[in-house]
Amino acid sequence: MQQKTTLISTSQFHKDVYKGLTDFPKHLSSKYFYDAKGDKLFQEIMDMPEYYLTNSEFKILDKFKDEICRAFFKDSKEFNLIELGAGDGKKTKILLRHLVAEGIPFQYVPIDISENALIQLEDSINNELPSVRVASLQGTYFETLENLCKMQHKRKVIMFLGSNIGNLLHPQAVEFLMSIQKLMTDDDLLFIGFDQKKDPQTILNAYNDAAGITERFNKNLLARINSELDANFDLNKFLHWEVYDPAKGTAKSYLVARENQTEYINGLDLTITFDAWETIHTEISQKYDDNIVSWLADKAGMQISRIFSDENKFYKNYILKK
Ligand code: AVJ
Repeated sequence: MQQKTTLISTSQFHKDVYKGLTDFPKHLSSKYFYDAKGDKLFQEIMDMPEYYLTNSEFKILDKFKDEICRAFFKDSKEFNLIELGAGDGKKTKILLRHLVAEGIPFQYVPIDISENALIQLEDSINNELPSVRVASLQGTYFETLENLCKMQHKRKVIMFLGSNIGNLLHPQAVEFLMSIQKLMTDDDLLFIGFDQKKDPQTILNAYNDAAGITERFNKNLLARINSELDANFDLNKFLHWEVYDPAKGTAKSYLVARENQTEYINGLDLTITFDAWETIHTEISQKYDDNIVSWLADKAGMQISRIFSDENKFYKNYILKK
């Protein structure tokens, strides 16, 4: 997830901020959390005790690595293990290590928008697992995946970990899964993590930590606007506010203006006013159950083939097929 946005064109950031802050109610996209500072804050979030997602998925991969790797290696043919948004690879290395130990032939293909993240990942795999062949590809998920499919007809195992799909509303998630499905053959599979519905308090705590790391992560959107669009938002004049709707399974993050304020954004030549307690919606983190995942998969032309869960049933990894 490092510096994900460095290659998203500046003008897109300009346009999206302009649109989001002139809309009512105001909103900003969570994809803009991840500049260098945001990447570091997200690393800190993954290490927090409240943020159970990372550790739950880690435990699933560790406990079921043998079954997962067997499912990946369906026949005796070599396959491409493609990872969308590879990040630091800490979880992926569990599987890579096991595939190597079992002598399973594969090539690891991490795809990320950040060249820098890919270089670091490739270096660390070359050091720790020198026998893994890494062929990283820089770019956006679908363009890159599409190009890869045109070039190579090897069997594909596509991984999308971390419940990153949770930032999408259901219709967008279906569209996302559909785009992947269209690039899959009947032999290919998608291995994907979905954070589960659970005690609402556990979910709230994960996005509202006592140390205020998530608050800084959320406010990093304003910090970015300050530095990249030459503005002067006072971060203390905003609250980080998290809500979770257990009926919908949707966690939502907001920035809430503590008082009336007017800010001029030089880079956009735009004046923005806030009433006291006006909100900026910044992120959704959707929670799922088997029925919703099955429904999403079905809408996208796929079906669930296997489910792996941690002991608490906090988090699940699914194998989806066409
Ligand atoms: C990286 C999208 C999975 O929504 O749980 C963590 C991002 N936001 N804390 C999530 C996030 C606030 C995270 N994802």
